[in-house]
Amino acid sequence: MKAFIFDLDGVIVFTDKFHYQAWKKMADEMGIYFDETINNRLRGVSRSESLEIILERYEGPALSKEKKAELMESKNNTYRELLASMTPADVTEDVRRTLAELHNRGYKLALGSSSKNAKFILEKVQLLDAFDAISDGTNITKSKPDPEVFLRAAEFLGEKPEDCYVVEDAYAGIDAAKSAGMQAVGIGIAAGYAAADVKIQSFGELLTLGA
Ligand code: B16
Ligand code: MG
Repeated sequence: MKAFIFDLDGVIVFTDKFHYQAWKKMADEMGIYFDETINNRLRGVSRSESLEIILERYEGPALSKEKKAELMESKNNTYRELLASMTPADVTEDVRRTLAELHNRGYKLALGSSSKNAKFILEKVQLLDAFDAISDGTNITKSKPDPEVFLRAAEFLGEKPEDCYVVEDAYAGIDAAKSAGMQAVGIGIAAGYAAADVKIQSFGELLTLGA
């Protein structure tokens, strides 16, 4: 194996709580029921697909494309206000040390995130330099479970899919990694997903893979 491709939200940083708060604000304003269980279905999926999942509980009159765009913009504004409070302390020492050590061992490292805010987040936590390539929501047309984001990451690194590990917390991300022909490593919720090739409990365990 030559490279590691990392999901961002739920793997490197825990912005899922901010996504939840921002969507919850929008849902409350619209009178739509929304809870943490529904929020788990939003992991790894795009902003527009997330909105559609939340709207499954909406019972009002049909919403135009423009109104949906407005809702997404408003959610993203709230989300970015919450992200603004992030600092380097929002990345654990375990994550920082493990990334640096994998790099020292000669592995290439890429980000493979569905988020259009990925670079903003990496800047806030000062991790932009830790990656050799970044594939995110700004360079894809289809979101996970489609393999596009990871295939682009491998391409940016100049590596073959079969030489890449993908580290993911979302079921949709594990499915995307498998469709890309990569080795899927499940962490967090995805450590309980049968489709993951490898399951880890802590980020540092990656060092046993990249020995
Ligand atoms: P944005 P990841 C994903 O990030 C999040 O898990 C998902 O909840 C979010 O809807 C998606 O990014 C899009 O994010 O609204 O910032 O473009 O897990 O793929 O790093
Ligand atoms: Mg994730």
